Amino acid sequence: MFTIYSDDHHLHYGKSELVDGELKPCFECPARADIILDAVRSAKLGDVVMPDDFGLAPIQAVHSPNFVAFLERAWDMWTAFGRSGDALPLSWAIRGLRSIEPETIDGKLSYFSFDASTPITAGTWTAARSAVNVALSGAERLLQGDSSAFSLCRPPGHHAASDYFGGYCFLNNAAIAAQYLLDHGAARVAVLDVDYHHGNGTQSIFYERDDVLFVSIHADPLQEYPFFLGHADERGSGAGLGFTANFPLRWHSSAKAWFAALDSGLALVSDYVPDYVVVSLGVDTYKDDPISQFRLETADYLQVGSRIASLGLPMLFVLEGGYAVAEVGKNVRNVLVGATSG
Ligand code: SP5
Ligand code: ZN
Repeated sequence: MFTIYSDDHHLHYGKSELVDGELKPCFECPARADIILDAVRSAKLGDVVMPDDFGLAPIQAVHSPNFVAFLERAWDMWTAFGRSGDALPLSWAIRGLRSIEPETIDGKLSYFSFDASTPITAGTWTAARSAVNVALSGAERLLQGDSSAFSLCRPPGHHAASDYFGGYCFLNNAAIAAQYLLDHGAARVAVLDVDYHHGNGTQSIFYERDDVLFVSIHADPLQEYPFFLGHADERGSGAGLGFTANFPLRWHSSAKAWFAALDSGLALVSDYVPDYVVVSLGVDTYKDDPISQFRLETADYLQVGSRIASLGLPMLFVLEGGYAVAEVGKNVRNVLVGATSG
């Protein structure tokens, strides 16, 4: 299995995020990707290659024009006000407030975001675009006939919707890859999201469509971020009814319960008979993840990989979360080893 990777991810390095009422160092840091790269290399899974540049068109196929324009200009608008620290939003247009795009950067940051944990820095736009190219290069390998590929994306993507960022995510790498597969001959693509957090961005992008099946296993939004999407009764709407499936699990759920949800999700993917599967691969389900409350152990990730690979379909693994930096390499490596040694 090829791994696609770019050093450009180093250009995105947020200083702090709001955690437990304090600004603390960002959990989503460059060391994550560096360590995963080392682990993948030493496991000798296959070559590590640089991404090609796919331009803006595949991004614009998923994200709205005003959102893309905002991300492109955000850092320059921020520094034009003399700010040197990371750009963060201030307030959100919830119940009764009006969603009209403001003219100034502070207003725009709020308008296009949904949390205070996703700083924009000088290199964020370049890094986010590069992560998209990493995902698209993996998709391109599947189109060329490879049975699997690993896109080592950073920053992650599954919380980013067509017109908002958040959850450490700016551009939705997995959704852009899925759309690219559809635009290059696929009739149906399944996105299986095994990150600890609900993939609200991916769900909302495809919610009304039947050409993408979205299946997610995640912590119950009644207890966990992103709080406002990912309940079991969200099943899609219009033509998309029945093409979204959510498996929320309570905090501290056992590995056994998690694997039971995975098997249910895999059965739905199998019944859909997709041409390709895009796996939003977060390993923040790990027992010692610093922001999560599930209980998977390092050895369990071999099973995660082998059970997903048992679908026997062409498969693109796209990196999402996983914040136990010391173990994130082993955990991701085990998924990929499990997926390829079946
Ligand atoms: C891609 C991804 O995994 N994004 C996750 C974003 C989660 N951000 C909010 C985390 C809230 C953490 N609360 C943890 C308290 C630890 N003491
Ligand atoms: Zn996550």
